[in-house]
Amino acid sequence: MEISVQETRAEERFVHDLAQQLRVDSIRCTTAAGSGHPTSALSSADLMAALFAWHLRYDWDAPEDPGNDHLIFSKGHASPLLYSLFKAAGVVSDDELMATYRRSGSRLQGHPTPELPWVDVATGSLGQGLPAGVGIALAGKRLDKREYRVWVLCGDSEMAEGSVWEALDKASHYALSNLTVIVDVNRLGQRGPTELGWDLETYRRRVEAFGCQAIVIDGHDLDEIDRAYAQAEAADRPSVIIAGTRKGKGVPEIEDKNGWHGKPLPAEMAERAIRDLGGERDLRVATHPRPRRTLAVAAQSEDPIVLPTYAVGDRVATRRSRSPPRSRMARSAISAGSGLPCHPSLSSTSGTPSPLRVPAMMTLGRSAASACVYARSISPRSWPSMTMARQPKASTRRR
Ligand SMILES: Cc1ncc(C[n+]2csc(CCOP(=O)(O)OP(=O)(O)O)c2C)c(N)n1
Repeated sequence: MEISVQETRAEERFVHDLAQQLRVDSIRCTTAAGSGHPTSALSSADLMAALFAWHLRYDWDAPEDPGNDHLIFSKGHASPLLYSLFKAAGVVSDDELMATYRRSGSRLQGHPTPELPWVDVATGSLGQGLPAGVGIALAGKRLDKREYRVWVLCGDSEMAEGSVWEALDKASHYALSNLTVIVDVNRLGQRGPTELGWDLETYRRRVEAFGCQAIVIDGHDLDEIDRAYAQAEAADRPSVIIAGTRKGKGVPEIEDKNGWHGKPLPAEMAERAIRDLGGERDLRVATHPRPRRTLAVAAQSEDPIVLPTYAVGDRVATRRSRSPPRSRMARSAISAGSGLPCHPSLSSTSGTPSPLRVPAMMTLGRSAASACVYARSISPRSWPSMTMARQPKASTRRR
């Protein structure tokens, strides 16, 4: 279908305005809460607006639909942006965002949790979302043969985590072309400049050395972002989009300035910023579900899984307790503390017990566990005690 120049401009205008709305809402909810990470949200706003408007395929009325794409905020502290996206998708109201973000007992915690039906895994512990994403991509590609894509947003400081590179290694080994990693290279971490700053070419070389397609772009140029996503969708291996951005983008008083990580804007400053960003908006983005006819039919095993049991003091070789079948492997990986951990801060704010297993975690265990949890060929009903088990999702593309 031909798209006229005017239509293209109108579309880009819409996505630009959507990105500004995401910035405004991220500022509003963090200022209202008196805490949070607005600057980390602002740098990724254009990347996420373009994703939602043009590429993500997701049926918001059916988060359990196995055809849905998966979006993982590996930089989970950018939750204001994620929740603002949920508002733009129409599943979180403005009232909920403003009145409950980061409040005790709320489902809109400082770091996303699967208490929200559109969130696959708890993130916030940097370096963990991507390994989980690799597992979900593995389940889609190898176990269930579904067409969903997995999109993972990482921070550049997060790229210092070794687990990120282990995950990329496995993603390329299994040729996970359904995985797109978006690295928001805003040059600043928590306490100052990152190791590589805006040296995007070094990121490119490292990503390529791990066997993935690297795509370097300006992370605030909507056209470049759109083309990068299309290039990733057409690739035969995992892609890593290395997006040069500016932390705090759109708010000159804090843009690319150190010292603003994890700080809400004071009310007066927030007011100025919101005005400069064009004020409050209530735009809705329509992401589109993947046509059901393209979905592969996965075998559903209803057989109960008999897990091995060990008495306290038993000496069991790890290779035995973690050996196939894969369901048992996943289960043992999780119970051994290598799967799906929550961010430590969740234990104090969410009211739900946090596994606090980060130190014991292994990247491969996390990927394997995620793969098995998401594989439809392993019935979730066989996993009665696994509260983290979730089923796939997804959404849009320029049509
Ligand atoms: C494993 C781990 N270590 C430390 C932290 C604390 N922390 C939260 S955000 C952050 C900096 C993140 O910087 P970056 O990845 O560049 O994302 P940005 O906020 O700049 O977008 C740190 C160190 C964490 N959440 N997890």
